[in-house]
Amino acid sequence: MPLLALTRELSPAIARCELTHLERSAIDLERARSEHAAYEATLRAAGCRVQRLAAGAELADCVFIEDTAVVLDELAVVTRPGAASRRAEVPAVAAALRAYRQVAAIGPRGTLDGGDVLRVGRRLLVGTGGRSDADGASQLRSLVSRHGYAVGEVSFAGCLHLKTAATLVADDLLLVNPAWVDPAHFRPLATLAVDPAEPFAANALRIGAVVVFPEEYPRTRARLEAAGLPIAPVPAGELAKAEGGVTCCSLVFTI
Ligand code: CIR
Repeated sequence: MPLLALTRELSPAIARCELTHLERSAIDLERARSEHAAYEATLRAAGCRVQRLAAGAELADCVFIEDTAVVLDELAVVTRPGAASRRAEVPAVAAALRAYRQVAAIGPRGTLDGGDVLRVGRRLLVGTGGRSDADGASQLRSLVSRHGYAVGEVSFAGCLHLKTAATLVADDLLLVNPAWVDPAHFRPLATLAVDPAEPFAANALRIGAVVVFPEEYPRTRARLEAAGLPIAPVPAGELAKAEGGVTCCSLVFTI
């Protein structure tokens, strides 16, 4: 089945992005754009067709398109991001998704960020307590349970999203930062810990057999390679200053 990666152009307003756990530091727009282009090229090399949506000039965080939707085979759910400044990102993503899926929406007063939704087979684990809340998780459950998905809540602390702390890197293996999320939540799946010197390294993007992974984390990369996983390295340091990782910049789904 062909894969589509929906991405979104970087906004020139990224300097005003939301920040929760990091101090603001200057983002080099040209460097960020070139990292983003390299990321899209890596997605193409991994087998995706890339469709890039235009940025809204005022939508500082719109490059982080993952947070605006959860796309499943059966439907897409557009979110109500926990940061009010990000809610205006959603309509353009919903319009693009309508070409591929029926689109349902999370409504007030619940909040849900796609970065908090970790899919493991037919289980959707929602990290609550940060941008996403119990109401958002419960609305998601109502929308997807008829399609055979179970939705559970997972607590985490110390980082922005659940997928900052844990991502799936193989059918049965999660890469985690145990300082931010308790690996016991993911039983019976096996977990591989990031190198403690690289706390942000748990955010990896699996496309087929390949793991798209930031160049900035060589120690954790060595752990992934030792586990037999093929790595597609991407430069991701500039958008990391905006608290973004490699999952955040795309919505990947079959078409
Ligand atoms: C924000 O705080 O919303 C953005 N500056 C970063 C969003 C990163 N998204 C993600 O981890 N899924």
